[in-house]
Amino acid sequence: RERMAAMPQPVILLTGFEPFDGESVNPSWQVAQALHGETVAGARVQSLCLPCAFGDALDVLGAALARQRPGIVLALGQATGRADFSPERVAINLNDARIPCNAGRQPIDEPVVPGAPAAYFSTLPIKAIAAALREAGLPAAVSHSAGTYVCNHVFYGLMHALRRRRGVRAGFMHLPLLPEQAAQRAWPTPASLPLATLVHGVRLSLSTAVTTTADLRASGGAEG
Ligand code: PCA
Repeated sequence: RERMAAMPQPVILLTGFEPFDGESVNPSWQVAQALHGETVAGARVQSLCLPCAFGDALDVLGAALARQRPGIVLALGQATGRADFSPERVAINLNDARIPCNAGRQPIDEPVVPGAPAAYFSTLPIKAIAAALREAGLPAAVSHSAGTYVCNHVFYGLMHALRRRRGVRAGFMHLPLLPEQAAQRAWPTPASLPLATLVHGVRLSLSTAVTTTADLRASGGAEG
């Protein structure tokens, strides 16, 4: 009797960042850590903490991509002042740091990858993710800029690394602060969401990414 070869369980690589800019936590790693080992829509979540450092973050990410061979990659980051879950649409080939990264590097107007395209688009269904989050009562909006700091650096490097890997879908999502971070800031206190809400929203985003292969046609645009 023939036996079916067991299909390996697909892997979702979920990354977060270590704290930066004098903070003691980063919601992106708190969330990724909380989801490590979970099965979401049949795929196993493997979480990875990235250093908030130009270059080093991409070295760590590149090693994980080679080792884990994920079918989906979602990189998370903290966006101070944002109130929404923010699936990012576009990564740009630019490092322009307002503050030094955790390794003390502060590139100004340098490419992430010299000679590579100006930008890459997310290959995750960002409209469907934003819609699913809003349907669940969570604040969400597609974002058209991941900035020019380490988050955009990782997003761009991720999309560049995967540019020839057909079938692998990847992207980036910024998250609001945690309440304890917001409470430490001067007035006006920035927006925040509790950890449980962030975890719930990222889990929903991952299941939407697994089950949606063609993105929703819904407006997520904005005027300049
Ligand atoms: N947010 C920063 C870098 C690390 C993080 O969590 C950013 O938006 O670039």
